[in-house]
Amino acid sequence: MTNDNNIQTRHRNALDQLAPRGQEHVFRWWDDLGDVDRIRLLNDLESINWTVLDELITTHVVARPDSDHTTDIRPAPVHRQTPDAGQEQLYDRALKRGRSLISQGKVAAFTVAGGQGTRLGFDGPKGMVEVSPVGERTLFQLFADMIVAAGRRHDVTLPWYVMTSPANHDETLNYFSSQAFFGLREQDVRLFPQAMLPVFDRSGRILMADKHLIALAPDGHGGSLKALVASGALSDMQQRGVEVISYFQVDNPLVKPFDPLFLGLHAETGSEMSAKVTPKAHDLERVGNVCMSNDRVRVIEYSDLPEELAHSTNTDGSRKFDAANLAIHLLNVAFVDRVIGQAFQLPYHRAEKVATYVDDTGDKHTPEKPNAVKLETFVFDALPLADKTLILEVDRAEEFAPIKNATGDDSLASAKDAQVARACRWLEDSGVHVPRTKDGQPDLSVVIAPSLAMDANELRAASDHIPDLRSGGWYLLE
Ligand code: UD2
Repeated sequence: MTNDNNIQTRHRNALDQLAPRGQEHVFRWWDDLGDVDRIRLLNDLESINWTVLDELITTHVVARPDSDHTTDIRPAPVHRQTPDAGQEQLYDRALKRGRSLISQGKVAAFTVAGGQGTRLGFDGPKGMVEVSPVGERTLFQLFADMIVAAGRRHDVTLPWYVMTSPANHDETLNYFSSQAFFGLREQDVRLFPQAMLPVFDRSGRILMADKHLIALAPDGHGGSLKALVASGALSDMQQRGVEVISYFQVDNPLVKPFDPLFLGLHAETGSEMSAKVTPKAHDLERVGNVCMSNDRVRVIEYSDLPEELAHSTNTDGSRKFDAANLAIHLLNVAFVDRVIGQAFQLPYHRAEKVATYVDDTGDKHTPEKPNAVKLETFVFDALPLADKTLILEVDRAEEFAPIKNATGDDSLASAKDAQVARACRWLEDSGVHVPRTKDGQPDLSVVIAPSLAMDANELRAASDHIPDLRSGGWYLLE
């Protein structure tokens, strides 16, 4: 068959699928397009799984899905970082088990970096944001430093998996290559893109991003579980003998990807998928709430937790629902394999967003108000599928400083401050004098590289290597 015939056949087949669904407008400019653009359009259209989308358009795009009917919502039991009475032996065993899992190469780091980062206003993959207060290290560089350092400490090769999206994959891969994989071996770093879904207008019509492009968006971080399987990353883990996936988002420079206590408690309690939480900043903080519902652990987004529950208190006056989801999880490789193998489908969530589109006359628009409906799945919706879940409550200041906004809370500036503040606490904990201003703020900029220490205990052991710290100084301690 000639190329021409082939394109025509594909066009006819696509039209057969699209016309009954009222989506044939995607071919409005077909006659004006050259072969390259026609093939691109056909490739995108052929990637659409209509079996799933037909129903979703009715239930989640044209209509809003029924609001969350989660019932029997209760606080979830959490483990704290220091053992309660009677838990000392469990914690001792857990620490040993966690260290042993790492040193036996049974843990892999997994970063989800496929999001669009629209709120941040940074034009490029979020992992390329320079996040270190000193030393200009990017988020990706920082995570690589942690993986290298943990590997050295435990005398083992620790693999790193990074989920991108088709929109940022090439740029991310080029960046990793240009940085020589940050000192990791190329074969121990695996980047793979997640799947995309069409973006619709509110009537359920696919939006056109250009005359030859349908609007597409990543299918949510829940898509990571399918992408692990589809990309071959899960098989790669199985071949390496990896048993536990340490999952974290690209936006948090304080994350500890190889935390022996978390890993050990997860294993000792026989958990399949675990979560780190922290007390909420206030009752209505815009984070997911890790809760119990009908004996299963679930994350209920702030918008779905009934306000009377968000404000409810225990008899001692403390907040009842006080477990903010940090989006730091452990998932057993066997769990991912099992749930994906069972033709599992995470629930879809609807989000209204701004999307640039081409109208029926060919003019391009970027509206100010949301005009588009995107569909996403969330990784935390896999929690109720786990037979057992360990929830570890950690100190926010030690482990969570996400970069989401251009300014203010959860911004690059606040994440840099959080890194300096943590470094200063560790230094003072090691008996090092830290210059502070009258109001108690650090009067210097200091970074503790993972090569020197990954927690306060490690820094204590290395404190002989720390120079005198002076007011107004800039220090990269490595
Ligand atoms: C998420 C959680 C929230 C809380 C918070 C902690 C959701 C819906 N909410 O809020 O409960 O835990 O994080 O920081 O998750 N990503 C992909 N592919 C996608 C979409 C996202 O890889 O298709 C990645 C993205 O690159 C980022 C992470 O997932 O690393 C979080 O995405 P987000 O910024 O959309 O989530 P957010 O901040 O609304």
